[in-house]
Amino acid sequence: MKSVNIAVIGAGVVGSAFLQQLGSVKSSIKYNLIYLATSKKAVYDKSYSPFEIGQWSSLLQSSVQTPLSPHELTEYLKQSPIPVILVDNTSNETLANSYPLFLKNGVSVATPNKKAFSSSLTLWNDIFAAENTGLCFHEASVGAGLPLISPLKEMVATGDEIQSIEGILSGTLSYIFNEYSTISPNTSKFSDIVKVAKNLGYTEPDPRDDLNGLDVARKVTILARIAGLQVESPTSFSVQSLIPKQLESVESADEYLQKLPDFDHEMEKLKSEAAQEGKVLRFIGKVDVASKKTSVEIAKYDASHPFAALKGSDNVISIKSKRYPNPLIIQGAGAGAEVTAMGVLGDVIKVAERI
Ligand code: NHO
Repeated sequence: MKSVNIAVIGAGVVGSAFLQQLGSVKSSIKYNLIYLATSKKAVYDKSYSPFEIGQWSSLLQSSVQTPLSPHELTEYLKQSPIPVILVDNTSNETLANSYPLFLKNGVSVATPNKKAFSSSLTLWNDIFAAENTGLCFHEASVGAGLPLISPLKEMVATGDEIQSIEGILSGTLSYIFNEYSTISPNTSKFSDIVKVAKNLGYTEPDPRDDLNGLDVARKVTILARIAGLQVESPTSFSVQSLIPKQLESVESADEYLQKLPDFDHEMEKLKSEAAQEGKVLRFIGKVDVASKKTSVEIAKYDASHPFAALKGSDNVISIKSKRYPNPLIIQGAGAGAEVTAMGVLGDVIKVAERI
């Protein structure tokens, strides 16, 4: 039976769901967990002996070992007697910047960490450099476990020409707009819905980190690069922030939420204009390949459009190409630990089959 070694960094929301799924994976390959780290602790041994995946939490708790630096980790993993996959379940920038180092040294990477693929174009080019001997898969960096990155890459590789990509790419903002701007008009206030989303745990601890549009801009950057555009960074194109200017710099999330009702009229105006045209508002990311334009903005959609009927915190993406003049629509849960971990584990299996 083929075996691969697995090194996991990050055991938070996604990391713990990943480890749980890894413990009961159905695959013809054996996965040996040989390294596990959080920001403070690590578990590993010099002889690469695998440890019991089900015991990860108590092993970590009782460990006195500290995490290896990216350089130390590369040295450790490249000596692995069998192929090795590094799973980065953090949102750490230093780790993301180290992917070229791992990949050059034959260490493959599977990750939901958007930072590596949406920062500078140089980093993207270094990660996918032809001379790298490790493989890098990142399905869960957009749309959690939804099959987006892999089919998009296959369309491009097999000669399809992507014309445009348009989607609702944030689970949090999907929920907020699906509740706020409905096909049958409602009287909900934007600020109330943001508060409900926060109480349900859908937003980041400070909802401004969702409402500033940067998370969507990162996802747009990734999709645009796969479609062939040389997008420099997620701040190199127009991104509409949903945070009123006056509230951008208020100190705390609580103060922001307390003052947000003062600005409800701004969003209300857009919502009623849309309703008068029989449309709803949605917060979308857009890639137009011909004009080389990417954007993140509020847009209006007819009640009959697939984006108007979206439920809960689902994501939806519409890809128009030479082969799919009637767009290919991919829709479903785009946020949450289980589906994100599924995307990461799916990548691990794909990489393991290839190395
Ligand atoms: P946590 O819960 O903060 O866990 C991070 C872990 O990494 C912790 O164990 C921490 O100790 C460890 N860590 C941090 N820095 C480290 C370092 N330097 N060395 C070692 N360990 C370190 O984060 P999450 O939520 O588990 O997220 C992990 C990654 O998955 C992030 O890159 C995140 O962007 C990505 N991700 C998460 C989600 C999600 O649902 N939580 C999603 C996608 C990707 O589908 C999700 C989504 O897009 C939600 C989004 N907000 C939306 O659409 O609305």
